[in-house]
Amino acid sequence: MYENLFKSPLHRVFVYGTLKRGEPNHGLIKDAANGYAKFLGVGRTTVSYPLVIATKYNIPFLLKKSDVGNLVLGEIYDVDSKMLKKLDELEEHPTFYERTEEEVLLIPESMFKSGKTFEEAGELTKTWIYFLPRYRSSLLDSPMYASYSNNGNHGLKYCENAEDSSNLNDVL
Ligand code: PCA
Repeated sequence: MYENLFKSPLHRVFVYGTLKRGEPNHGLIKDAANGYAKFLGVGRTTVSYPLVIATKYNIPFLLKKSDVGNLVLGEIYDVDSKMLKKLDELEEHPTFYERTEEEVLLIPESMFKSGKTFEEAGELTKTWIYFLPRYRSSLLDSPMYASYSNNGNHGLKYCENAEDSSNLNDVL
């Protein structure tokens, strides 16, 4: 195991959507056959972005437009190159989502649960985030969330098998 970690550098990723624990694509990160992943804690962006749910498949997107929307909550993982490749395949990076490196605040889950704020206890760290870089401007009229949950009271249930960008003309 450690030997493999030497060979494969780790990549830090902030996930805000279906890849989070309890969300529909989390199984991908949990599956050791896809590579290595270690949960580090709860993350929050340092810049506001629009987190919207769009398309007929109810897919969550972080739109690449800073200072609009909310400081967005997510989960931070260190993953190996094999796992990063799997995530890139799911998100169709760089043709659909595009990951870019951003500074986010990281807080251990125990502290988050005990009510510590990111201002008090957050540490800055650089992570990859999957953004939608090009989108219809009408998406900016959608409700914007601070945190995604497939079971949220928005009622917009994610449709599995959705992430085939060839038929997602309603966002692009
Ligand atoms: N999966 C990625 C991007 C949006 C999504 O559903 C994530 O959870 O961060």
